Amino acid sequence: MWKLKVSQGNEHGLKSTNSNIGRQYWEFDPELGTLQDRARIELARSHFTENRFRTKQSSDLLMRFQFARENSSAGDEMKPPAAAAKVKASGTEESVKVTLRKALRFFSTLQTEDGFWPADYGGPLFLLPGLVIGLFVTGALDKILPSQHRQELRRYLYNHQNEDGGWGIHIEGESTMFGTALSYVTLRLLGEAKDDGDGAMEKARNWILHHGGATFIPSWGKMWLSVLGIYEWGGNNPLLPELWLLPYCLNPMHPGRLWCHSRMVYLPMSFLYANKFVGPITSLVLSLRRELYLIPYHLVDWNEARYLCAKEDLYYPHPIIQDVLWECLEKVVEPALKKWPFSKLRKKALDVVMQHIHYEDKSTNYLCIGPVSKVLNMVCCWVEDPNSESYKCHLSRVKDYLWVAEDGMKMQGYNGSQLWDVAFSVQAILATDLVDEYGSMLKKAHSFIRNTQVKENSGKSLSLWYRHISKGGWPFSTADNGWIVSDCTAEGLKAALMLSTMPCDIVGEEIIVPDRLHEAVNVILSLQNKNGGFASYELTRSYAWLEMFNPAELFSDIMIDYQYVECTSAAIQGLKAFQKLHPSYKNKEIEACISKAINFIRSIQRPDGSWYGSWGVCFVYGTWFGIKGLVASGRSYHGCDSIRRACDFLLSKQLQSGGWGESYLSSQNKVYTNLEGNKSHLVTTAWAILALIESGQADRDPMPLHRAAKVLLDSQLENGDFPQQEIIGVFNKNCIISYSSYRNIFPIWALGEYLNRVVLAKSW
Ligand code: LAN
Repeated sequence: MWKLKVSQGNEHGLKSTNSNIGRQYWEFDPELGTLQDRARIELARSHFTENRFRTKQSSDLLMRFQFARENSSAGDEMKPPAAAAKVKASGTEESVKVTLRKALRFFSTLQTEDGFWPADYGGPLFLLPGLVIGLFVTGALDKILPSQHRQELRRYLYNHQNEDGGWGIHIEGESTMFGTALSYVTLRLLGEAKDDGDGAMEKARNWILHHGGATFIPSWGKMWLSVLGIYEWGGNNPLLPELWLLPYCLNPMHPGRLWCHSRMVYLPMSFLYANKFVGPITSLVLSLRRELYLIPYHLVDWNEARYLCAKEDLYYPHPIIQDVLWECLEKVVEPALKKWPFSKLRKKALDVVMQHIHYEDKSTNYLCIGPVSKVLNMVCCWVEDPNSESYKCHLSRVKDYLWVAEDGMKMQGYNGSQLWDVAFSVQAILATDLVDEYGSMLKKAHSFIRNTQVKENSGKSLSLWYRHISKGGWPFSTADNGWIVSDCTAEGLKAALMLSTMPCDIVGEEIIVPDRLHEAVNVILSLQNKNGGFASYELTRSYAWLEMFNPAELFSDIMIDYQYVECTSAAIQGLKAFQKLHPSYKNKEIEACISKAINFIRSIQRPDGSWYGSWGVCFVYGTWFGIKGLVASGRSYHGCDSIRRACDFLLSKQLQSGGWGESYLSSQNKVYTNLEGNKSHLVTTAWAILALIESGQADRDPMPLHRAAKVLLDSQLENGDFPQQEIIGVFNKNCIISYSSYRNIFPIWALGEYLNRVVLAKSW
């Protein structure tokens, strides 16, 4: 049976800065579990598969079963809410308390000893193929993914195949060439025969061929297929490593100015491109060349293929100017760079690129900033030297990206969302004010936050590596990942400050010392842009027009680190909370920072009163942050027109049922869209409740809050859990990603606020 392991590891080459705290990965143990345990898992699996076209999201049941086994008080069955057993007078103090106690008790069973809540961070479907191709071409597929793993990976892929035979870029999405061609290839590499899967493979192949064949895959797909040897490098636009040799100063196009994620993906891509690296041409590879194209492989016009992209995949079509640039690079620059004396430059550029790759690998303990660059860096290390220590270190970190649930084994969007979830959980738990139920949750969470703060910058010559300071910041996942984020730092700081005001017997003796809090404040201050806004990991280093050269047809807004309402609002809240408790540290600077940030937030409010949220779905999420930022800075509903408009916006979207339910299509199309059938969503509803309460809705008219709270109360499961619904996280406008703990965190938080600021306040 599969077992989730946390905060441990002794693999060859595994490096850690804090004894692996926060690490989460799955291992297969053939001895584990009784017959009954196994039967229960089988049942959950077949239930998922039977309903896979209706319910695309898994509910993290394997983890829940494991924790229930290990913790007998967890309650057993995952039954839906039984109407009869429901509390009678919902909306009253007692019923809210009963629900909250159950919810907290259940949530506490999911927390690990060292204080975090492990969770599935899956959703995207385009990550796993990269890993499987990367392991295949470096010859480590069978070793790193032995047969049990491969079986679970195949289960996952089949479970998420759409009815038309294709795959989307994420589990809720319609079929795309990117998802379909890559998933098909992955299944073949994982051992499926051409016609396996009761017709599923054939259906997938037909989807590809009916949409023009694999030449229509978008640019990132072209790159992966080239590495595997089933697409020619000549069919890719040139990714020049020489760009890294250009001067940084006064050069808005320098790669060091890109958003760190794009930078870290194009870095290894340029290495593989310049080397025209291709893995071993096996009989399987030759067969794939026959399976994926409408005409024989040797007759494909690769030059033309550079421009092809299926319409299903075209979210961000290239502007003409971009294609003009590619044409120049392809026909003039690249041929010249391959010849003497410029070829010397290429050698130098590749050395520099490789140094950057090693720097990133070491400073993230081989986790890398994300799942795409992780695998690309791993392949580059192997190309440089197949026996290198760095390649081995990379292999030890593959499992950090894999997760097993009842839908199979998936590759996650990050090595987890540990710190982020803990910071929110602390705020949620405190909002309930049910001290008896805290148990040891807060103490453990406190120590996790302390252990996950980044203690040092990543080396001395940060600018050489285009890195911002990180000392004192908090990352999204674990300290070993090491990349700090502005809002993770702010939310981490906020949670740390809240805990610092609690008695030691509740939150533990070991506090986060003021020096560390000061360092966090320094990081936040250092991340403010001139216009007052905060971007994600770094300062905004170049201009938005760079987006014209975004080559990834699937994503938009990826070229620079833009400024976001979420990050800016979190910074305000973190700094305000700090100022209240530590008024003597950098008070003036903090004041100035906050007032600029407020202006920024107001400047990006939309005419309808909402804010566009970039990392959660979507207007409700953004508007929650907009309101929180304004209120934290001392503004109120009556004194601030922005808040009034934001509240009107939220109220105008409340559904008949009392809840809110926003679809990810809002993020894609930038137009507010309800979920299908005007369904309400627990997490959207909770965000709206939190936003409205924050703005003083209870004093104006509590009715919308009562109606909304009822939706949350009614949907609790018998064991205290809440159901998993549509995916509620987003990135790059077009892809969604699961925040699997949100279904617990946000109902608890919203009901906690509802209890204390609406029901018990009774000022209405
Ligand atoms: C994340 C996850 C966390 C997220 C928040 C902290 C929630 C946000 O407020 C700021 C941005 C950030 C840090 C973020 C950025 C983009 C990420 C890293 C991700 C959504 C997780 C996965 C995604 C990454 C780009 C996925 C890899 C795919 C590529 C296109 C490179």
